[in-house]
Amino acid sequence: MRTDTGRIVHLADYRPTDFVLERVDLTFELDPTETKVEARLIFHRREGVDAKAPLVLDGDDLTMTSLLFDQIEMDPARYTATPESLVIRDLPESTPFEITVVTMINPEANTQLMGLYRSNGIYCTQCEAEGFRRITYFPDRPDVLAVYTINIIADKAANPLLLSNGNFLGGAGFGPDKHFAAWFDPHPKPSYLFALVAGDLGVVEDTFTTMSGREVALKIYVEHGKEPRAAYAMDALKRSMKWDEEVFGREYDLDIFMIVAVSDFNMGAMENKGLNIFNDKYVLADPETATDQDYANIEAIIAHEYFHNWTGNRITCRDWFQLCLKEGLTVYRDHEFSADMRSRSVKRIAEVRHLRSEQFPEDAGPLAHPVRPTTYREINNFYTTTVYEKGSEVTRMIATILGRDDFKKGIDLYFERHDGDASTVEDFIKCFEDASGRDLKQFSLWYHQAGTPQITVSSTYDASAKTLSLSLEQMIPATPGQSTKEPMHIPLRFALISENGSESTASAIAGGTVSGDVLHLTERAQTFTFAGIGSRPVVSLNRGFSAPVTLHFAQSNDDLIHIARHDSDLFARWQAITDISLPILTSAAKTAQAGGAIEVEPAFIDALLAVAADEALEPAFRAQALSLPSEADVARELGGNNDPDAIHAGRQAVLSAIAKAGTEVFRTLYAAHAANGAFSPDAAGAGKRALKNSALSFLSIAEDTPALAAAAYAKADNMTDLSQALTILAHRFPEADETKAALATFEARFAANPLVLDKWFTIQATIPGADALIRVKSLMQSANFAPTNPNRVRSLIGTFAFSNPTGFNRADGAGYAFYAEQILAIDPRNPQLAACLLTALRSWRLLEPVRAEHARKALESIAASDALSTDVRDIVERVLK
Ligand code: 0A1
Ligand code: ZN
Repeated sequence: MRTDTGRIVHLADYRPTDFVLERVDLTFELDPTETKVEARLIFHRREGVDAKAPLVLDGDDLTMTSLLFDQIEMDPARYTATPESLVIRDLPESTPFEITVVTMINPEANTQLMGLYRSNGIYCTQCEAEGFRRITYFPDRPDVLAVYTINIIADKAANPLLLSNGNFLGGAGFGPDKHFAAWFDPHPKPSYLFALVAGDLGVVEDTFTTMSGREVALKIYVEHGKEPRAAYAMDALKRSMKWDEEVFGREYDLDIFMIVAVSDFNMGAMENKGLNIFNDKYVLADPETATDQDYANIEAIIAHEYFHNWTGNRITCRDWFQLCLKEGLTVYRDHEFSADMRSRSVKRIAEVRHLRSEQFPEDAGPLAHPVRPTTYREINNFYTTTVYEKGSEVTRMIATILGRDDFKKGIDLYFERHDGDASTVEDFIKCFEDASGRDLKQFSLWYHQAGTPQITVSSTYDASAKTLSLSLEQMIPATPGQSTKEPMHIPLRFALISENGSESTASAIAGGTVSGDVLHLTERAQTFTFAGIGSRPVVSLNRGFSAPVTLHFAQSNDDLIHIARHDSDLFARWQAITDISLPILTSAAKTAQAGGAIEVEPAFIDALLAVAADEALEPAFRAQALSLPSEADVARELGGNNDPDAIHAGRQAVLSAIAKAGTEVFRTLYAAHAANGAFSPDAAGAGKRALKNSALSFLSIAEDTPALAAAAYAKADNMTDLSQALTILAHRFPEADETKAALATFEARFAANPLVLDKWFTIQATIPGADALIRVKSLMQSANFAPTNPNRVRSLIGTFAFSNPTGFNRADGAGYAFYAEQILAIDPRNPQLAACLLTALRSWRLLEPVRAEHARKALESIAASDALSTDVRDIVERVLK
């Protein structure tokens, strides 16, 4: 484990390497505990670099057994090797030279899952961001691009499969029991995109013919016996390849594209050139074991990693501060892909829900950072929703501001101008400026200023002048290291909706620029005046969530209901429903805190039930409308002194009121969708299941019996229905016999399927109430709990902290104390996982004082350890600051 050195990396310190790496030849002699890595690296000194400058290579926990210079053993006086670096002196002034380094590594003991490790008997690698230096000494930074040749030697029986990046060169036997394979990747790449896989796996094969007529072999490797569960991933891959050709003009560039699914993986997946490695959670699916959400995730992540081939691999990042260059853009691309594959508005609602629940709290708390940060202590901690999701929103805003055609010209120019480069955010923006002729200087503040802009809006209609004035004021909150902010360029899509429901966008006659349906807020305060408006319209603002901001617009419930009924933008309709329900939920929480009786306005319930019953609306949208803001959403809206028990009680009371008033509507909905017909994982099928299960949940509340969910559990023929029924049973009726029986049958039926068992752990870890902690502790003792498997740890311990507000935030602080112990236990094994779990405590300052004090103590107990990884040290110190 890398312990903290206190070193901070600054963007301003960037400079190119002193030596240029020309080519890389690696030979791996694989062994579970003693793998030998021979790296032959050819360098030359960069022009203009001091002739005395040494070559400094990165390492992490390395043991070197030999070092040659131009094939001859190197004089030890000329180098210094430590586990963390190799420094070589007295090197030629201008001629190329070859360094041959041999290191010995232990894949079996690599519990960090960074570098070369073994997962279920499979050798695999994870090199982003700085894992390659755990394999060999190397200039391990994204701006060092080279062509790689890879030789892999391994025991043949245990490892029939030997894979690496690029195209297969050939292979042969090697001694009595071994064999070797050679791979060559013609595309220069940085070390973080290197990959190697060896082992015994099953394969699903297909082909794809590219737009220029080349045939690409497609292979998805999974554990033997799981091949049928890779069919959906293969289908998603082929659709991604086609879509990227049609929409972005991007063609695949090798003869083979491989995906390997492994069961121990810290993140979702990794875009290594030609050899993507995936957490198997995002590959394996069939109706019996995968939920609709799993299918949607697989489609999105397969696409995301594939799209990286151009946005990330062909054009990579100059340094890790530019991470959003590949991640924000690639998320934007995968969002657009999913929108084209599914319902665009429902997808947008889900994206915004995710952004608000994950990124907004990050932007509002101690871990806030710009989309393009300027300093870091541990780069692993910057794979954040700000870099990914806000980064995507920033790209989306460029598309909104420029319009479709200029955006396309800009992105085409980016691919043309920067193919083969390690680029920067500035390079990216310049392409859009050059292609469109527009100045994006103010807009680029979105990359540099952290914090979610808060926009206060008011409107006045003047009937005699027939004008509407819309006043907007933007405020960007202070964030760590940034106390003052400049006004930003915020593009807000809008419509003026008349009394009869017709829409217009009308041009502003004064106050600022309006282009088409986009209003450009560029000043701190601006009043836009619209003329020729015959009657008072209702303003629908930030349609489609065109900007990632929070609006403070005191619209009446009548106006919001008008939007919810008439807006042609389904996102705006959903937003209006949310804007009505959020104050109801916050006031219910306050009433619960004060011990009062909670009453819910019948007009709101009527409006919601009208949406639920409206057969003209797609079922997935209706399900989204029925899924009220979460407890975390309510906590965020309350903004401080939060009591999770009161928030839960208030929300439950509102759900009960809706359930009781809507029993007939829910009964009809449930009956109408109860018989699914043949299972299809497509968006339409998923939408119907979502609506049906939402109806089941309300009916179970209204009738207050586990019988309905138990019956649904018994007859479920797919994992969505089965897990939803089990969730209703466990969360609503934890003590019922039906629940105990269902949990037992679920565990027995899926005992051999770790991904499904993860769901069993998650459902139980998120049962609300103070008893959750005892339950989680006892589940940790079960034979199925696997403390070294990141998916299992996340599904039990992670979801307890992130998704069980009442259980985790027990008033006595026991949830936090338990969590601190877990972080300290996980950190030495897997620092990246520990640091990621720790972010669950980032909003501790919003808790009421007693809980906040307990949380602070737990955080301090972590900080007091003198053996923390850089990952955990970085997070705990920022969270406590
Ligand atoms: N680049 C991958 C995800 C990834 C990020 C960081 C990692 O380690 C620090 C590993 C993988 C993606 O965006 O899919
Ligand atoms: Zn990515």
